[in-house]
Amino acid sequence: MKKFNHVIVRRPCKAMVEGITSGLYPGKPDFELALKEHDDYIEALKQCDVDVTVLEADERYPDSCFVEDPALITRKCAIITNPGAESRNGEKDEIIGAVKKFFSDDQIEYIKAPGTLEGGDVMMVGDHFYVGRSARTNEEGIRQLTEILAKYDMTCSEVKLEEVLHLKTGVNYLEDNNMLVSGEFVTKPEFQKYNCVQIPEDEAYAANCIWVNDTVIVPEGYPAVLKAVQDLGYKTILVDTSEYRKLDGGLSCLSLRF
Ligand code: CIR
Repeated sequence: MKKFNHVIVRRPCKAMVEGITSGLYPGKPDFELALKEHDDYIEALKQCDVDVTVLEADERYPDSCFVEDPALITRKCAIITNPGAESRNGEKDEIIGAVKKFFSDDQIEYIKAPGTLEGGDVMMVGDHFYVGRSARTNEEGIRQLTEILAKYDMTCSEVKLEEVLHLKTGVNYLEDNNMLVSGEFVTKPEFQKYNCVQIPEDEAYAANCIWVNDTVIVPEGYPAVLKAVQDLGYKTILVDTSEYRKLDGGLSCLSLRF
């Protein structure tokens, strides 16, 4: 099934080594290696039958390569979010230009203060959106998102997060009713209606795979997850994200797919 035509990414900047990190995966990112991994990521996406818009690095925002957070793009509208991390908040103003190439002004919506929301907290399942209430996404942000989606006949429901940074850090939808779930999401009642593939604890990072037009991009180094995804019948491409992992970032965070 072809669902996505476009992808937006932003090149990592040198300042990424100062990006936000929980320290869960220790070490400072190696910038040169991060660039190479980004090249590989773009190459993998191109193999999935999408055109890739590559935005220039923005040194003012160390985490700006994680373009998934300042915008949420749906089938019917684009939403510029209001990132809850202070050092990242300005990224929302820098993503608008790229979004405007694909959406007219009346199809672009905005999450406004005091609402905060980051795209990493939003998981799209058809026209329904699961939204994680996290340190980055607050109740008011979710209220505004619900209102915006309703205008376009789309729905949304809240998922409370206890352990992870963003919702999609721990759960990702692969289409065809298949969902990768790890940690706190394994037992969430709202996900039981899907075919949940439980990710072993020592491979929790790889819950963050991305489905792009029937290919699933899987982070390198997680054999159990790779096998589980292949057993579901998907073609897979491996991409090493070691340097982004040190900043708690993964495959989904690095692009907007629509
Ligand atoms: C941050 O803490 O905001 C970045 N270092 C990582 C963002 C990862 N984004 C995502 O999970 N959507």
